[in-house]
Amino acid sequence: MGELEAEKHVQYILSVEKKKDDFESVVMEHLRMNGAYWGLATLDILGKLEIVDPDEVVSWIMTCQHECGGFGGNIGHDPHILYTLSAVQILALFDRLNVLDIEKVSKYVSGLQNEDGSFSGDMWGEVDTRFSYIAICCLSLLHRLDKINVEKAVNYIVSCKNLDGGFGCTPGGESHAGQIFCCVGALAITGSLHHIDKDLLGWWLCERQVKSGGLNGRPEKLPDVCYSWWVLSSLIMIDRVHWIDKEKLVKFILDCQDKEKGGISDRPDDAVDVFHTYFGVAGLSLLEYPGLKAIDPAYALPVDVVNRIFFGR
Ligand code: GRG
Ligand code: ZN
Repeated sequence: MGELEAEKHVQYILSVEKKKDDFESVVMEHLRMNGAYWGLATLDILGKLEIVDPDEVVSWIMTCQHECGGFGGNIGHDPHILYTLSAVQILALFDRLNVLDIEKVSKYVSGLQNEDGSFSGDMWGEVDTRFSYIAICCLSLLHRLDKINVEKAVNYIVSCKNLDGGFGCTPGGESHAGQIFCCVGALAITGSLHHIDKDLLGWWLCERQVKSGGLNGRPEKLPDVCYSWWVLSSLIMIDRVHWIDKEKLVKFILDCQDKEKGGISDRPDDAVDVFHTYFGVAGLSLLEYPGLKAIDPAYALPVDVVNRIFFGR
């Protein structure tokens, strides 16, 4: 089996940050805040975050904040809860949450909760369990979960549970591994995992592993490296990770590396991108691949960062 080309991946992440006019950068332009989180979290898991100048990143992040408290995906872009979580996560990586006006940010996030407990992504109102997770994760990192109605938020998530044990984006929506991560993560953070039938959901999740060792996001779909995160983190949170073949999954992820230029793709021989590079490396961390920082499956941040936030060390 090949090895993780850690140094090449570091170089790849740095090169994406520098190049501003190739295809990937154009696609990334409007979700640059998410891209920055994927890239910087990857560097941290690889133990290389110190290559980056925190002041430069922090001042760019703060320029993306709006008067309402929410963050845009880039300077001048509209605020959205998706980018607000990424901004908070990046500041957490650099131990710079103190630059935030915590009340302002948490007011923006809590203001997106609806009467039925669900969350909208921004002022336009689209509702999705992704936004429930983001709100809960974000407010928990800011120690402000008391700003929302947690009981209603949990009840809404539970109303998105399906007979197969999985979760969808709204009540009745098809189970999808990405949505399952969001719902399980939100239930884990709020201490509500008792709402999950762990054996039933664990069975659905471990059935996502296909012959090549990779994981897909739904029955009959192709495997994809990012599900190494969505599925594996969920299995860990419900204590069923031993139900998949870890070694085969490690091999699948390593087979998706560009061994020359660095970066990881969704499946072998496809083009690499920062998103899959992050989820590949994060997946390997969950699989306890040697030399990587441990990552917390619910907060999607390195365990040392989460400990610093909740235990002050
Ligand atoms: C902090 C890790 C972290 C996440 C923030 C945005 C978010 C919260 C979670 C997204 C969860 C989600 C829905 C992930 C799925 C992404 C994905 C690969 C979607 C593709 O879906 P399809 O149906 O692809 O196009 P398949 O694989 O089913 O063919
Ligand atoms: Zn993917």
